[in-house]
Amino acid sequence: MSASILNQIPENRLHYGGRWQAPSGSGRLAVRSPATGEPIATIALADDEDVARAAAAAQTGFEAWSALDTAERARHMNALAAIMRERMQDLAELESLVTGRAIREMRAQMSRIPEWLEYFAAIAQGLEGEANRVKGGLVTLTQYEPLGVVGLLTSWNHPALILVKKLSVALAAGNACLVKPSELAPLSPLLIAEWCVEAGLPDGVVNVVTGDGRAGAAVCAAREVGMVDLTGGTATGRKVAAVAAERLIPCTLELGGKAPVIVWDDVPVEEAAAGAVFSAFVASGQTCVSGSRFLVKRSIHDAFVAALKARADALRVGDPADPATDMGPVISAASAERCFAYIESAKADGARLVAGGAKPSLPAPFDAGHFVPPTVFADVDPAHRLFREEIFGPVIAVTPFDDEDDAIRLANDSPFGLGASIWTRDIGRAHRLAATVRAGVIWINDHHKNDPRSIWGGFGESGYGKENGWDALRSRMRKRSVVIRTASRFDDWFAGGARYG
Ligand code: TXE
Repeated sequence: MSASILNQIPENRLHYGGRWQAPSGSGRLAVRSPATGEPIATIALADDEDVARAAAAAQTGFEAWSALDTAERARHMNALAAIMRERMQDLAELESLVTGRAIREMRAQMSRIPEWLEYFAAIAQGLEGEANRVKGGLVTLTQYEPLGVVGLLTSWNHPALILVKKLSVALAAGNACLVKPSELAPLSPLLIAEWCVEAGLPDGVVNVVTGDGRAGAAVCAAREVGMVDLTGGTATGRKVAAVAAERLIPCTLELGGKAPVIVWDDVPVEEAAAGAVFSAFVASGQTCVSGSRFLVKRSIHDAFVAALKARADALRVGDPADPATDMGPVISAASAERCFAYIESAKADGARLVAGGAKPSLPAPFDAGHFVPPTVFADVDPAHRLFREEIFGPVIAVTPFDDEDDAIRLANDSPFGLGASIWTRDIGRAHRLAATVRAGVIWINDHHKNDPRSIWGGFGESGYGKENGWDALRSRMRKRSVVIRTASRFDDWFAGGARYG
């Protein structure tokens, strides 16, 4: 990494009102490399006073930003996209360092993120209201307007991607943003706030306060915040939704998942296994749509498990900065411990360990990292914890099924409903399953693929609200109607005016 990128992020500073700001208190937190445990930087833990100041700055930013025409806003957003595209290698290295995700993945991901800014900058210019002539000599106009300051609470698994997705739509809608990134991965959000200033966005349009859940709660409570957009765990989602309900402000929640992957016997086994490892082990299994419950037609079950084992065993686990590495560590010691606890519970429940299971032995300094190998269990029963609970790591379950009803029953045996994939060559079956599996994002013969146009969001305990597409843009705005009398004469009701209905 060009050393300069870390130097561009001063330690223990928040970023609001268009500049780096000293925190009011002395709370600090170390950001550590998940691959080695070594400290990378320290950040400030924002307190209520810091969040109040940042929210006030965001309100000022909103007044400037919302006064601009959509075309002017688009120019600034495109300038930000250009900065990101130019610096994407550095950004990918920073993301890899902080999250432990393999550099190959982060390069691929960073190359896509400017598209979200460009897409939303473009479609916001095509957002048109309506005008209708209605009875009574009236014309009704519908008009969109921004919500104000939007609170963005983001997670650590894709720190830049998730932030840019949320920023793009909020900014295109004319809102200002008050961002609280995950305390585990706050560096790229701070840097992006500085790049927003460089791109010419008015001061206060994008503001970042670092800290833990308390700072996130203060963002939700801030008077200026008119909507909250969270990516995080289901427990956090419930708390945020409760505050939003109390304040009567909208919120959108992108929460956990336990994605089923249905594999039919008409798909070549090698293709199904390649799709399976991709769905399960990208990001070390730490995405909300990671394939985690593999439901496999009994007739190919054994061949599929053998092919999956071969591919899982062949993945190169180690230094995330090495372009040859397939999989890095998980985010934290607590996360690794949780994965190993699930491995033990699966063994105790009687599931059959097929691949992985033990901490990989790696040379220093990676021996101190939070590595969990790609781990596959077969003979997993729907009653096992491994089948039911979100692990958020590279530990997956394989369960056989006999027919379509069986596959659907197993797939829907979960409180979550975010991602799912269906692997079959039979187009009728693919559509039948897609219509019946309870998930907000369904892939057929693929997984993970994402685009600014494809709406994204879950059902049930995976949350509600959408990212991407027109649905997301409209939901970050409010719409109202303006009713205009065009009739030349006011219909005087109390003087016997016309009765309707
Ligand atoms: O998320 P948290 P974490 C899931 C996954 C993971 C679990 C916990 O299961 O193991 O969530 O991950 C802020 N009011 N996902 O700890 O705690 C918090 O500081 C307001 C799924 O990272 O939910 C952070 O900025 N904000 C997910 C953000 O909310 C609060 C991706 C998310 O933190 C808050 C990551 C509060 N009371 C984890 N408490 C996905 N959908 O992909 C915390 N925060």
